[in-house]
Amino acid sequence: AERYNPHALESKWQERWEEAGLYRFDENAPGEKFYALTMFPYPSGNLHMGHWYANVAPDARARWMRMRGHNVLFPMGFDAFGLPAENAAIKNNVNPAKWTYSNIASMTEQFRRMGTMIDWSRQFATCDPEYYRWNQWFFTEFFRRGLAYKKGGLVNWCPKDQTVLANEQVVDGACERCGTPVERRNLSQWYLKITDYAEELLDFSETDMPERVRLMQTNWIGKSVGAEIVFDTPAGPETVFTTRPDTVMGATFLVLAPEHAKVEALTTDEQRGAVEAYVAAAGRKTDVERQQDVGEKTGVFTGSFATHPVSGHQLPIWVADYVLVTYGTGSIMAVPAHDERDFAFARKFGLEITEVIRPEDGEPMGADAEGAYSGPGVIVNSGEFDGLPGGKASIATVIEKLEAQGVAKARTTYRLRDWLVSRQRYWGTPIPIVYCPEHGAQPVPADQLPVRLPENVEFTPTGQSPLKLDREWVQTTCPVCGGPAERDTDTMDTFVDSSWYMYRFLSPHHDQHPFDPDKANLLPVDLYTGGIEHAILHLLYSRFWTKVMRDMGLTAQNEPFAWLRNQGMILGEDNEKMSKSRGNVADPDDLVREYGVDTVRTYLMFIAPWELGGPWDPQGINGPAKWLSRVWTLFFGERTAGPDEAVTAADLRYAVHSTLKKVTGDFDRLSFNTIVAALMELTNTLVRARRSPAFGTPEWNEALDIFNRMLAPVVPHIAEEIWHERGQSGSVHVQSWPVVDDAAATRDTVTIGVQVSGKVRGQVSISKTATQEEALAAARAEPDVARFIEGKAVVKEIYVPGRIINIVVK
Ligand code: ANZ
Repeated sequence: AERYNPHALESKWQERWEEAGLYRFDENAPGEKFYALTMFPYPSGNLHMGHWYANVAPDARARWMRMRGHNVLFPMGFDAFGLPAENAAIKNNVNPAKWTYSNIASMTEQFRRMGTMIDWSRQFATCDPEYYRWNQWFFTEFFRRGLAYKKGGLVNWCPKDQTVLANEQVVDGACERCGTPVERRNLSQWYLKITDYAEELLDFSETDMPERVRLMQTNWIGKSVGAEIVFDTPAGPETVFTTRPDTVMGATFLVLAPEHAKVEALTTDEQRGAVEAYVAAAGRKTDVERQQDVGEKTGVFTGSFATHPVSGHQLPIWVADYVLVTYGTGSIMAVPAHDERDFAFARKFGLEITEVIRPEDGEPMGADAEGAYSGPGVIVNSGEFDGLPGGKASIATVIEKLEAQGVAKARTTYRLRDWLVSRQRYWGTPIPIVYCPEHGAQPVPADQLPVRLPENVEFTPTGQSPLKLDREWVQTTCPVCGGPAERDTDTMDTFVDSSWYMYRFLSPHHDQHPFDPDKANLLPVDLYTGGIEHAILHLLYSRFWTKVMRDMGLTAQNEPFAWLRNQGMILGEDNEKMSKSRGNVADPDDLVREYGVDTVRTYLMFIAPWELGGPWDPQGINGPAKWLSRVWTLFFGERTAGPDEAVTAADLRYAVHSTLKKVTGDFDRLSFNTIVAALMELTNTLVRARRSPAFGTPEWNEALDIFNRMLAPVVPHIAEEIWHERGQSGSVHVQSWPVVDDAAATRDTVTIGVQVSGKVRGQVSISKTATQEEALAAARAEPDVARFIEGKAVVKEIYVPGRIINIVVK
């Protein structure tokens, strides 16, 4: 027989599958639907190892689900708008659309080489006008519902990318994409009202996400339960937000954020110079720098005082940048005895510190205290509140009393801010709003969508929206009065595109709605896989989008994804992230050329537990390569030797069915590396069985058939070749997954020692349920035992089930 030659057979099968439309999803096909989706890539121009790792195992699992009888939808597309297209276009002087579509073409080719069951007939790119039309439609619908609004205020600005960023795109004070420290600018921008859904987004009961993803989202939403308390100031009442209303009597000063609206009015003439200098300096710092607890607290006195709502004491009002304008009300009551930041501030500026929570049996806080006390205790120095337990237990009581006096209100705040979606860049979805001098901001009517992105635009970033420069495009008419009006010239954050793309795959060319409502039964996505880097941004946004779609009546789902799992990362050999600059990149195309697709697929499933990832080992691929050669020989090699191996038909069935059982369970829980290991181990048994009397028996044929089917999801090409070479018609990929014979899959035999007159002489393998008679008969028949009984009289036989047999002779 020929040697295993993956290249010829792989391209042959890929062509035939394509011709036969083997992977085209048909919603009318039998079987319960299963929607499996892997996060779509950005069309950077090359599918790298990370893409392969992210896609191969989910493909195997989708194939397995199909063999299990499910009608599996497994689509793919491209997340095609965004800065890299523009940056590359600027660098290489090509149009971003051209650059993007040519990358999509080459990446689709690379994807096809991977031999997945992706239904390419459903492919789309988010930069297709027929796709982004629906981004625009959604935007206008959000606008009508008050969920899209324009607002002036401080925003994050990336000076390198020359655009604003959403809070979620600022990581440690730097642009999530390029790492440049983010500045703050006062600009009027579009927001989507994700905060309306803050509470609901904390509920994960209908979406199975890894613990750490839920935690990251929960922290990002940042729910805080507390109260708002009102203090009178010379500039009017000022409300502060506190999670510790039980410490209200310990408030000894107020602090406003430098950008707080009342700063100017509260600043006395004497303090004006100092306050203005401080505010200007704070404006040059990033949020992160400000919040960092390292370094000295800074601040400045406004010269004014607030009146404590209960005691009537006069509290100095300070300005300090550790108070953020974007959180709570942008001002705080400082309780230095019990808040670390306030304590440091009070110490530095010599402000009063009043203890109001004392630990049970504790000493009063002295003037030499080294820090704030934030533990439990009893309320002291607080008049009518004295004696109450501090902390959670009394918060409600204190709020109630303050509420009765009209100076406080229970209040829950969230760290989550509305989603800033406008961008001053070219390569994105134009915001479908026109401005009429008469009628203000008006949404573009649905029948005029899409508002197409103009093609010949000077898009070198200047900090201004490039679309502004295309005057012809900008000039339009008002949908209300028909008079002259101007288009909004910003584009949408590309996370809008990915917030609902999973719906588009149901009916990628439907032109009446974002997706065909008749296809809603394919929702939700049953298994969504992708990188952990999307734990907050993409997943939170798409959960939000689905809830809005539900409220619009577009879907009955509360969640887009029933089940989410994250793959780990394949690192370079050096355990660092693979990157060209580090020179540690392993290129999947090179490996495919050398070893074939199936070997690369196997290796990527075998290399590490899929959810963990690990370093690339260039030698490691030899194992899978050798394995597939052995598989080939097993089926097609000449049988030159044997029988000289002792594999019984029962051994064979046990090996096959126990493997099948394991592989089935491992597919179920996405344990891909152990699947490959089990298949390799089974191969060893089969190779031995081929040289044993079991060869050629019905059990042998069953074993090969089951093995062939088990190979199909992992190594689809060689499995298909085997299927056909064994003389079967159809494709192995539409066969059913074999059924475990549970009786065969468990070995119900035990091996126990046999003694003759107290000396161990041999051992027997007997059924766990064997009777005493059967066990003893088996023991006597064992040659090593028989020798010692021969010619003697058996006086006594002892059988301890599962443990030992003793035959006493004389
Ligand atoms: C008085 C107090 C006493 C506070 C105490 C804490 C401990 P979380 O839990 O993160 O919601 N705070 C409120 N608004 C702020 C802002 N804009 N910038 C900085 N800090 C702000 O934090 C809520 C607490 O953080 C609030 O409760 C407030 O300080 C402070 F023993 O009020 B607290």
